[in-house]
Amino acid sequence: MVTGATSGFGKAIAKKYAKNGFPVIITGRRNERLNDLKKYLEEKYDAKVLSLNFDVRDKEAVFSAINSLPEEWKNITILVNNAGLALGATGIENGYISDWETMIDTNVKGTLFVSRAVIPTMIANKKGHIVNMGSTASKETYPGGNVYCASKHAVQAISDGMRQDLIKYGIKVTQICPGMAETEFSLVRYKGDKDKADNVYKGVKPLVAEDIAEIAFFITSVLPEHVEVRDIVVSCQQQASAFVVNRN
Ligand code: NDP
Ligand code: 8X3
Repeated sequence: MVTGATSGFGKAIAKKYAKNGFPVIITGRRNERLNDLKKYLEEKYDAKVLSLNFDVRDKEAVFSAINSLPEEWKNITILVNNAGLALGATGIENGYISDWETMIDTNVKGTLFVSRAVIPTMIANKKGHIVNMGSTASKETYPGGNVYCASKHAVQAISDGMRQDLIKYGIKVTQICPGMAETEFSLVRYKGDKDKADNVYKGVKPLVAEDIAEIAFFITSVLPEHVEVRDIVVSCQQQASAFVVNRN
């Protein structure tokens, strides 16, 4: 099950698993995109796909969707908590409180709600792997990153806490922390301003969604059962930190 499969990392992750014969549950708010992706995966890979249309911020919707999964879809073995966003890059003194709330509700509370709904099945099966999409923003802060970075620092703490709590059930927990990757992320962050979004990737060959899909798949489905990648930080070669970017 991958949340936020209508775009970017989530969409590429859904494709990677479907291509490799996994049944996939795709989720997101934009239902038309979910339907298009479901059709594409079924036609291209002959994949089994279930789409669930909910907002990860909506606690009732999350539990209702996951608790009412058809029997053959209930046993989720891999959960990728990917849905998330940054909104704005303004200093804390001018920050929009509604943007802060959206980021915290989506990145932090959304990850918690979906995990809490899925974990009981993993416990019952004594098997499971939760992959939380952190960021290099889980590790460092930068001017204007304030609340987004705080939300991803929280994803890191939640991932570590989950791993400690769930170890006794044989459940693995991984945080993936990508640096700059060209998806719809910056367009969302800059609220549709394409020039600002394009500027983020100027002079670099950034990560692309497929890079993250390769990593998620390798960690969950290629490595031997006893191996657990706790945390992985990945950037394009031209980025060494939020501040050190070797642009052409
Ligand atoms: P995109 O904007 O391309 O994709 C974001 C996905 O999240 C969409 O499918 C969107 O679906 C979903 N989403 C957002 N809000 C909600 C919500 N409230 N409920 C359900 N789904 C939601 O960005 P990315 O693919 O780049 O981002 C994916 C994750 O990776 C995020 O957590 C982001 O913070 C993280 N990340 C991104 C990096 C980058 O540089 N691109 C680097 C490091 C981490 P919909 O709108 O249809 O609901
Ligand atoms: C996305 C990477 O550098 O915009 O999480 O915080 S960054």
